[in-house]
Amino acid sequence: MGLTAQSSGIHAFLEELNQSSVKADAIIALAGNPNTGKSTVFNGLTGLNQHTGNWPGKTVILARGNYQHRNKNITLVDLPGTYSLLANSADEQVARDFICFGNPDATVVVADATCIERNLNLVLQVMEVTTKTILCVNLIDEAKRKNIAIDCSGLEKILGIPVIPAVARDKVGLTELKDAIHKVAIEKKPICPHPLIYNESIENAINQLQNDVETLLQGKFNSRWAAMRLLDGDATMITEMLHHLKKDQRQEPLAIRRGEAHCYE
Ligand SMILES: Nc1nc2c(ncn2[C@@H]2O[C@H](COP(=O)(O)OP(=O)(O)O)[C@@H](O)[C@H]2O)c(=O)[nH]1
Ligand SMILES: [Mg+2]
Repeated sequence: MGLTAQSSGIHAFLEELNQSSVKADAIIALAGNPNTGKSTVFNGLTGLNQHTGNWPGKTVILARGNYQHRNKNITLVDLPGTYSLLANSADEQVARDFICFGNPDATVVVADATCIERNLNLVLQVMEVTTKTILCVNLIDEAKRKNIAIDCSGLEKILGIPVIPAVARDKVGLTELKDAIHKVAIEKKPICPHPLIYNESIENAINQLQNDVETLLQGKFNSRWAAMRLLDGDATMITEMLHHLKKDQRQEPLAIRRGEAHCYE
């Protein structure tokens, strides 16, 4: 299979990130539904150290920026707003490709505290791709105004991932978020997200496929996640997965630079 415009985008973007003048100790994806305050979090963390450009091959604009925390250089990628990783638009495909195939050191999902249920759909999907997921519950001030209280430590227990409350517009919670990113991306503190269990027939199908694909995946992807995508039959996702399984070492700039293997426990 040839390199499609779609599958080349992520590689070109990773090359570009890799060639950036600031050497990153960790690369963090910032994801979330539209209007949850992702860019406000991004601006609050990176200040003026930002660069905006097109995703290679697409008219999707995304920003990346840097900040320093505890003597480490962290690069943040502000992804386009997305409701789902089962991508429907160019914006959603870019966000999906970076989270699923860009091997970020952590993915922060920014959620809107005033409609947390709707936002949790994306959180659960990201947790299925990577253990290195952090939830930032933003707009806590708006939620309070609407008499909505979010039990962040309860959410943390249920989901099994770090949950940080924030009012990004007032820079509240951003230090805690930087600390959480440091723990996950730099200290590599293991996170064990609690998996979403589907009904029996789906679970049976996943188990059967998971065993079959395990060796084919060469440890590059979480086999449960890959089995679910095969069951979905999403052609763009399967093309992208096949491409990643075929690609040679030269196409893994981030992993090579940090001397790491892909790590999807
Ligand atoms: N009240 C309140 N508004 C916020 C907060 N964070 C962001 N906003 C506002 O929410 C709107 C959307 O924010 P933006 O960062 O552009 O969201 P994005 O689409 O996820 O990047 C803007 O008007 C922000 O000023 C917050 O914590 N509290
Ligand atoms: Mg934005």
